[in-house]
Amino acid sequence: MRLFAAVTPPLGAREELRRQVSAAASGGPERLRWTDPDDWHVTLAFYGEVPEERVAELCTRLGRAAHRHPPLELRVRGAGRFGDRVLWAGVTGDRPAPERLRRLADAAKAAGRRAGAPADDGHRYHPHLTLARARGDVHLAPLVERLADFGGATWAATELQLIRSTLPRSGVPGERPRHELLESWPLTG
Ligand code: 2AM
Repeated sequence: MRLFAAVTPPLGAREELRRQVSAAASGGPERLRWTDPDDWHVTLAFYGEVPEERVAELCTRLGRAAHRHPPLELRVRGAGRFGDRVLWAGVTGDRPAPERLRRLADAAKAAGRRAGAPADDGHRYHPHLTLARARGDVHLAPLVERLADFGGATWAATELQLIRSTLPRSGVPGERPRHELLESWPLTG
C-alpha cells in the first residue's frame, strides 16, 4: 500500500487557510487541480508502495519516534512552488518548532529505513501544504506572489499520522487520490 507520514492542521487552521486560498484563487489559471482542505497535511516522509508485511514494523517504529518528539506549535506563512508543478503554503513556527519539525521528519524517514520501507529522500525538506497541482503549461509565479502575504494563527501538531493514499483508477480527469488515516500516535517527547 502507498503510505506517507504527516502532521495535519486542525479544522480551524484549515478553515482559515481555505478562506485565504479561495480569495486568491478566484480568477487564477484554470489548469490547476486544487487540493481538498480535508486532505491538507504536512508530509514528513513519503514511503511509496510498502509491502503489507512491513507495515507493522513501520508502525512500531513510528510509534517510538512519536514518543520521543514533542508537540509542535506551527503556522502557515507565505507560499511557494516546486517549479510550475506544485503550488504550496509554507509551514513554519517560532524557534525551536521548525528545527523540531525537521527532526521529526528525519525520524519518520529513519523509521521507514529501519522497517524496510525507505522514504523518498531526493529533496531538501521544505515543510508545506500542497494547495494545487498543475497539469503543465501554467505559470505559478504570479499566484505565489498573490499568496505571499499568507499567514495564519498558530496551531498545535499533536500527533504523528500514517496515511494511506489510494491513487484514482477510474481515469476520470481531475479525480484525486483518496487519503485514509491508518494510524496515529500522540507526540509525547
Ligand atoms: P506533498 O507533500 O508535496 O503534497 C501523498 O502523495 C503525499 O506525499 C503528498 O502530499 C505528496 O506531496 C507527498 N510526496 C512526497 N514525495 C512524493 C513522491 N515522490 N511521490 C508522491 N507523493 C510524494
